[in-house]
Amino acid sequence: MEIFFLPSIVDGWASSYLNASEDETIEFGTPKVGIKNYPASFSWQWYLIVPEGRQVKITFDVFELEQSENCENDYLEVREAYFNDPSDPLVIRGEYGAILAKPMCGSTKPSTIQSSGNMVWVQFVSDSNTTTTYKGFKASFTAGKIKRSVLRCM
Ligand SMILES: [Ca+2]
Repeated sequence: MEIFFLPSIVDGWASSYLNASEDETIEFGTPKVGIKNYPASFSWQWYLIVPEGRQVKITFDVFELEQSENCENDYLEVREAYFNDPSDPLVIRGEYGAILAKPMCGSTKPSTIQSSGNMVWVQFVSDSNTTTTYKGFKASFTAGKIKRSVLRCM
């Protein structure tokens, strides 16, 4: 079992790097879901990584964010992550990756999300309004497998 949890601040963005091995399930989400609501002016990004050749499968357990038009106040978005420079596999980025889920908000629990690559970027952002508070979200991910349909030559 190999778990990396390296909180780091890069360009003002707090990030967590989570590595799941073959049969591992790793939880992530806003701080202390179920005990505390998420703070205002809070942002965090998670990099979800599974072994090469596998896909990241995300399942939501709790989801309650402030509802706003176009989810512009508080939101969660999910994209494929990528190496910023292919020759430097230490720097992973996500902000311009292919969209897996556009900014989501409100209290409708998102359905399962599966990537095509083995790295995913998840970003949570809350605005500065402190008068309304919500639970936040809790999710988990595993190394999924793309289901290949079997083609037979007739
Ligand atoms: Ca808010």
